[in-house]
Amino acid sequence: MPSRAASPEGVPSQGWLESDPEVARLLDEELERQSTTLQLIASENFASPAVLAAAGSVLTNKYSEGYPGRRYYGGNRVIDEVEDLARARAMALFGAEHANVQPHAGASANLAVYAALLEPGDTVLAMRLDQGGHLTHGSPASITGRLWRFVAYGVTPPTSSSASPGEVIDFDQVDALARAERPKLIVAGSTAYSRQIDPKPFREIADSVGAKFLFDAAHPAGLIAGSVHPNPVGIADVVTFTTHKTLRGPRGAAILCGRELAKDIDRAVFPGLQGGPLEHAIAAKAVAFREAAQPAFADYAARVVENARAFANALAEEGFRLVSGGTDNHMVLIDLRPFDAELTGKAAQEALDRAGITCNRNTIPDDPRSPFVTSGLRLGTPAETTAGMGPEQMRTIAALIGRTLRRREDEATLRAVRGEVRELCAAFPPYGRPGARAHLARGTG
Ligand code: DSN
Repeated sequence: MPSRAASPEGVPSQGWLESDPEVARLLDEELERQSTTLQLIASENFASPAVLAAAGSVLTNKYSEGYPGRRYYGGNRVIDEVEDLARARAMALFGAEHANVQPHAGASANLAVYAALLEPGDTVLAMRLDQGGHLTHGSPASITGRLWRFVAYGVTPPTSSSASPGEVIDFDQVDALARAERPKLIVAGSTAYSRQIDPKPFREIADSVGAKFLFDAAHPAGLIAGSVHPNPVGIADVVTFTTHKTLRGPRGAAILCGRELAKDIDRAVFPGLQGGPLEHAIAAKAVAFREAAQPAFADYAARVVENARAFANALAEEGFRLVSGGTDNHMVLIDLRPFDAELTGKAAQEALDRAGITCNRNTIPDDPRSPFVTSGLRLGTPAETTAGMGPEQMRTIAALIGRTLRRREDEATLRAVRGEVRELCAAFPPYGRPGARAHLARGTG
């Protein structure tokens, strides 16, 4: 029988797995890993027990191709209510006229927008992958880069001025490329960019060349919902976002747009790209949208950014170079080379993993190393802020990272750091102490 010792109250599905001890054991082990190591991947979070309950519900049994009121199979009375609730909550949260909550992931949400707004071969202007953009912003490794003609903008070069350190979106370049290439669509949004993205200059440039404007809010969605970052809804023609990053919901995505594009977007998602929607995930999205509408969530979003700033300052003191000189969102991108010219992102990630610090290697702008090796690390605060950590813990973690990477060949150092990480995590358990009521009744009031 699997051990239930690690299962806190409020993580309901795990107790039902007695029939499959192998999977039950793996879930217990993953809960243990998440609870005893530091989760610093900028795109991850700890979903609430209510989100987990909806995601693990009987809604997974139902087929519901189509949309509320227009389904291809019978038996969708309840499902229609679930999806309508999720759509209404998403629209209310972001102030949008229309929401499609069916995309399984951010990648399929972006693909659906391209399919709705473009013909194959059309030109799109988006951020280059190695400057902070996402695979679905036209990387040659993604189907998006094969179906459409992407032209890429990047960030300005770094400077030696601390007041204006550079490595921010180069709007002169966006403007010049838009005029030269006449794209049909301009995409804003990134996966490794630590600054706030203002949608207005993109809108102005898009208007000046008659392009549509997509804002990919996969990363900052929770910061937007918490009113810490500007809301692109009503400025961009379409906004895509994932529900599991700063928004702290289940794995998945959604698309927001005005009424005039609603039919095209819906048709592109289903039947264009997807079959049956994942209604259990949609119910969990509805729960997350409600949680994100509570005043406590705005407080959470503000703390995510405050923690990222404290973390960035402390990492700079350890000798790492902050790409763009700092952060105003939930992530810090560091250049490892000034700390240690020999240290790659890959080696750093692996050493930190052994010390119980989970993060990901990342290219930095104009990185001389490959995306598999990299010269940078991306570190994020959404998950550990959910667990209750604050600036003091961020400074402790930065010191642990510096110590680990300075003495990465020394097993005794890695073991000592691992012990300190375990103690720190024990003081901030993401799902409460085993047997105790999960302290994450957050945002349910
Ligand atoms: N994998 C996501 C991230 O970590 O940013 C993007 O798809």
